[in-house]
Amino acid sequence: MLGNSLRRRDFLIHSGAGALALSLPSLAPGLNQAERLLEDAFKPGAEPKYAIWEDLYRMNWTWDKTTFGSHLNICWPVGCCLFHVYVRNGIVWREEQAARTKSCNPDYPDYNPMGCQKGAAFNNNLYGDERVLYPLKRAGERGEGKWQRISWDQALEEIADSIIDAHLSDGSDGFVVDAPHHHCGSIGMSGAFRTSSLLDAVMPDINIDIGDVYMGALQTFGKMQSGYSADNLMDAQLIFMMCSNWSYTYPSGYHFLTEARYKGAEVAIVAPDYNPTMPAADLHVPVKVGADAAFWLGCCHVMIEEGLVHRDFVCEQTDLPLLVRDDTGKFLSAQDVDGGKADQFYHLDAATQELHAASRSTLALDYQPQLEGHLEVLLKNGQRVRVRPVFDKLKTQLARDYTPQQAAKKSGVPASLIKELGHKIATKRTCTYIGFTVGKHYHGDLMERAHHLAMALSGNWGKPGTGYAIAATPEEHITYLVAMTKPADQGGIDEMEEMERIAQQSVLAADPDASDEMANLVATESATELMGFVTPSLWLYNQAGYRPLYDHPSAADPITKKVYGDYLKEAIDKKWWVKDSLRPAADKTPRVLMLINHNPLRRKRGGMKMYPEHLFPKLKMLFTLEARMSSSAMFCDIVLPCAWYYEKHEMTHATTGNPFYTFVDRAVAPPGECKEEWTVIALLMKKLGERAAARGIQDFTDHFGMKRRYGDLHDAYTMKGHLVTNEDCLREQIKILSHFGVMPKDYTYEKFAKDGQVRVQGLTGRPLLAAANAFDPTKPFYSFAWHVDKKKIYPTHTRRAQFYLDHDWYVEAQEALPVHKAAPPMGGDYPFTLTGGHPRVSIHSVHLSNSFLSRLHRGQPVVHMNDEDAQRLGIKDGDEVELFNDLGDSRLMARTAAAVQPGQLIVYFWETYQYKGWKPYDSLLIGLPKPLHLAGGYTQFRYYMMNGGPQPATDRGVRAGIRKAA
Ligand code: MD1
Repeated sequence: MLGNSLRRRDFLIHSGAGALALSLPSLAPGLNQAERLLEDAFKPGAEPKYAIWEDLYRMNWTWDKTTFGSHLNICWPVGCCLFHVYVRNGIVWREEQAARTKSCNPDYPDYNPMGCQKGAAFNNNLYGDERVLYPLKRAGERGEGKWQRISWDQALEEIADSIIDAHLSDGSDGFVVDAPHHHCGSIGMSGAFRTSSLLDAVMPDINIDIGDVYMGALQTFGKMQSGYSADNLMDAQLIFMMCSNWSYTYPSGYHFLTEARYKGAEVAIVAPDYNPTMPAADLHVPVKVGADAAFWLGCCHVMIEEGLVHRDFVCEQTDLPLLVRDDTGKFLSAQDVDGGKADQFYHLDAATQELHAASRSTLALDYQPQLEGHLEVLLKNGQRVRVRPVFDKLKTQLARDYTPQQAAKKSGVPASLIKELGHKIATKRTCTYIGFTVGKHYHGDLMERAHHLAMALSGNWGKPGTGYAIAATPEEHITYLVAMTKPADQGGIDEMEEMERIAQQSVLAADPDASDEMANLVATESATELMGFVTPSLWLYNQAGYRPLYDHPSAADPITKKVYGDYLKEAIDKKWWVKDSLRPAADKTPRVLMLINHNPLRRKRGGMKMYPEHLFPKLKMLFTLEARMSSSAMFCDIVLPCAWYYEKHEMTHATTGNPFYTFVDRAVAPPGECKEEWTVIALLMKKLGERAAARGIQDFTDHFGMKRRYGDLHDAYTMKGHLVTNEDCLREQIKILSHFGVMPKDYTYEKFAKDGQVRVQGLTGRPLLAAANAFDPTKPFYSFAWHVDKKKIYPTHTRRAQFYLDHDWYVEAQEALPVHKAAPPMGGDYPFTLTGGHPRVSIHSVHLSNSFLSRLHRGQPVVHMNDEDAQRLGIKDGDEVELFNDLGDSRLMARTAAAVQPGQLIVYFWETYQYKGWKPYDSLLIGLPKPLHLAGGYTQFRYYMMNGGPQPATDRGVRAGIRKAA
């Protein structure tokens, strides 16, 4: 403790007593008083000022004020834990869980206590050694670690000049904002998005970049935001946890698993390792890495064989009764039959044995479609073809390739367990949580599709106690804060709603059978373009040196023999990807890269090698808005110091998983010269106007060819001075959420500050349409009720939950139906398979170096491996080992455990600088995107912000070797 007190004091001294307007004597009481007494006691001749040891202890429990707080580092999809924050002498002294969260109704458990070790130790981050306090300019080479303190004015001037220079040399494509995650809160995030909109910047999409997209859900349902609330688990009888590890990543919701078991539910964990969540489970389903699809398809076969399929549900909700041509593998369409619509499809009417056009506007059926058999059809061109329902094809395929014995061989799960679970899924109300690991598997989409198929055959969605994810996310407070041109009180919301209404009406006018959801997605695509979002694999391929990795022959699908570049060329030729999505344009170079709450040199697969080698040399300016000296900040030209949690007004981001907003108060002033991100950007906008005027430049031309005036930027960004601080923005966001009924009607900032936490009252807009169920705050939430109860169509090509993708590319790759496929040998020909995830002591990189938390683990990067594998290779627990493959090598400490599957290596990630020689294990990863996801020209194959597009984040299943370090 003494050591910690000295570090804290050092921090305060170095943070600049002048800047904090605090002198050393006034700071002294801010130290841990017990520790100070100890220091006093050890001074020569000192009289101890305490009588018994309890006096020391009690002094730890005194403070000047308490505020509400939370942490914005987005323990996605949750992170809204309400904390009390205790302040003494201007310093955050400690925090603890407030545990005031109420249950939705007395029949369900509440969410308490909410808050884990990370939140309870956050005060230590504020005063940790990594904190940045002043604007810093690089004084040596990038990454050399030499810094010079500069003024805010100089920092902003140099950045503004670099942006203007980029505009002059490369147009607005020269300025790239690496789209942020939520870590600095929804206000900072909105600020970054608003910057991109106003400056027409290019913004690689964060959600795709990190691999958090449920591609299989998009392919099947045409959307992925279909979350349930954690208390929905209480209505399930069988719960699967797949690609997830709640004991690490959702500690605040973990207790719902245990409580659901008390109520009689069975919990099964589908994972290669006997993972840390297993103590909350009944069954371990030991899949091989990346082989989940084979397990689910085996279960599907069992349901069909045992006659357990919920036929009415399948006929109504899915494309399985739609007819497919034997000759082409395409859906039989009206265009084939009578020259009608290309997307009018058919059922085989069981009663009449004739074609019946499947409705395009409703799922309701007043006839019985046939699921098996075939029919000869005379086409308009005189040709006779044989057609059969998708279900018939599926049944044949499953019987051929996925009997329990075959599925067992492919998946590693015993055939007896596949039979048992196939039977149970069909007879029990089943809920799954598919974690974000799924998007980090090369064939994660197939794993998801196979799972969704099992739920379709068993009728398991759209009812209480069902669902596959917990993130449907109200987002108006961000999208509106980004796009409004004037404050809410001056009609800002109305103006945007009107624009959305017009956009949606035009879609519905063109196709009266389309749904409001389909119209909303078209409007979202336009907003995506206006904000400058691009799908990141394209930018990495063209600008960051990833082309040879993506196009390496070993990356080709063994069936199609095609690589990323082949698919991309065809996709561009077919105009599936056009100008707006292909930025920076081929003849432009990114010159300025802005990072804001971003740490790509930690998280970018292979980034620590590729960025410094290929991207950074192109950049004239690399700057970050940061709270701490992250691995990425270390490589920047300028670091702008930002206020952190408890130092700025904010609120947490709610999802259906944890449907609450938590007030984050400004408990203390930011230290040194740290500023709120929103304010920093406002100052940058002002500086851009000033520098342009000083240089005699009026405007720049955006990529649409329109002129934008530098002199207008500050007014546009701040809505004419209305939004300058986080508090201004928070007030505005509360108005927005209250307007939409997400927060209670007429809710106010003052009320929120008093309550500390408020429950989500309703969903609206895209999240509501995606979840397809009205949110009732007095009940657990589940998705897709409107599809099941109201027979509302899905936004897919067939307007049904779609398991057969008759797109040419999918047919060619033999992925029209869900199948199991092995990932390409990413990393080379090595005997081990890497998996990983978010560490127990840190969600993302924010807490990784917190000294309190470091005591809970081995304090250095660790690789977990099977004990028998280790023995075979002469590796003992605690040994330093080398991980290696064709891309790189890295040194870690080995932890040996029988819980790890033989052949598997697990690394929960670390900061780059925590590795020897700054060589992170991430250097062994390529993040190889699946190029099939470049497909277009098909309703649900579309990119819009945070959804769709190949994810350059596939790190699970990468091959590696391991040996004891020499
Ligand atoms: P990101 O967060 O956004 O760079 O990376 C997110 C990433 O960890 C995520 S969400 C996923 S899903 C992913 N998972 C994953 C995996 O499973 N395995 C492997 N091998 N890699 C993976 N990589 C990613 P991160 O790293 O926390 O960096 C955010 C930065 O924001 C800083 N920050 C703040 N900045 C400002 N201006 N203001 C703030 O209030 C604030 N709070 C945090 C933070 O210091 C960090 O550097």
